[in-house]
Amino acid sequence: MRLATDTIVKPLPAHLFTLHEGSAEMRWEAMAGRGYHTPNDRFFVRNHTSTPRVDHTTWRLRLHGRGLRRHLEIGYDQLRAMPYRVRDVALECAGNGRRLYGTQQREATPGMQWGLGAVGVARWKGVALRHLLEMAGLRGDAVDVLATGLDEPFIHEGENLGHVRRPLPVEKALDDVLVAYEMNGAPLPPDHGFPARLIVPGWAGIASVKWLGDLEVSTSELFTPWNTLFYPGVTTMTVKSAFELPWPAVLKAGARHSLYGRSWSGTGRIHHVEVSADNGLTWHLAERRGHLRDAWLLWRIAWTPREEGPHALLARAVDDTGARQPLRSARHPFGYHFDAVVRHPILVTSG
Ligand SMILES: Nc1nc2c(c(=O)[nH]1)N[C@H]1C(S)=C(S)[C@@H](COP(=O)(O)O)O[C@H]1N2
Ligand SMILES: [Mo]
Repeated sequence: MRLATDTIVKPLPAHLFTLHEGSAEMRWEAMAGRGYHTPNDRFFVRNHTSTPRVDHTTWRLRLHGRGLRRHLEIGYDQLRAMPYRVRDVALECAGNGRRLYGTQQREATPGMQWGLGAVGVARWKGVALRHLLEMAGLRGDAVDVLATGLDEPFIHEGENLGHVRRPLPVEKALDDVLVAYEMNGAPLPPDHGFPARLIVPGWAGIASVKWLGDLEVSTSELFTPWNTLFYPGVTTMTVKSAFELPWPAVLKAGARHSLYGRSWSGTGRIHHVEVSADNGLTWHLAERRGHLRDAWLLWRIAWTPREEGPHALLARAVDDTGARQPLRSARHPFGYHFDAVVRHPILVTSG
């Protein structure tokens, strides 16, 4: 078993993170009082192996394959000198919320037992992948763009599956994908893909390959363990909501509490959010906080608990495509795509 503290470079203090094998989950109370973006020091980390230390002075991004007219090699300074884009994008692991299949639905699935903290929003700066593909003379018959990471090869059940790599359909690659080199105004931290990574808006985190070394453009469909054995058919993320509260949270009876939370979706912007404190009998519209809402919507609602004892707070969001959070998620063999309304445990105590 790999300890997260051995595979991740940044400090992982217990008040910010819950540790899983080789990976670190953000505690949602770490977002309380924070702005729109998840600060880099508390952004979740999902590593298949360990964070590599890449030397940016010798690093090259290689673009090659039959779907391109020319092969390109781009250095770090060259990448940073190209026309850039800045975007707020949510990055979320496909398995975010997996533990809730077990705790709320009695359908436990193996895999990392994430709560709701395998998600974060950052302001990413980078070059449009479209720009690089056009520089390399993208051909009309290109099909997939295979991104490969520079982290060590992944060993799964004793078998070496090679470097983490996953093909992206060329339509998505040309749409809104970034080759990012900055996160929240700083160079990408080592754990988040320094010197460059893909950012694939709306898609499961696995598409956003870190420590990018190689982009192969093919003229036929490509297959790797990361789109067959793991994450088959996984593209866009579902709608979710979380309270910026400890799990469980302790609140005083008779006091008026401002409850803060965030909702996000891979298929559209969040349209509205409702909260229930009576197990879903009545729902109350949450108030929006701030004007930024491309990546997630920040909200607030007041609650004055009357009775002492255990309670649950429920939040449900709807995005502008009409996708909404059901009371129960469809069963999933890998525990991906949890989208059900989460029962956040609250202990109400006497003043
Ligand atoms: N090279 C490489 N890229 C990777 C991974 C990895 O292990 N190696 N993990 C993927 C997964 S499963 C997720 S959810 C995101 C997590 O990004 P983060 O660690 O910056 O939060 O990176 C993706 N990109
Ligand atoms: Mo992931």
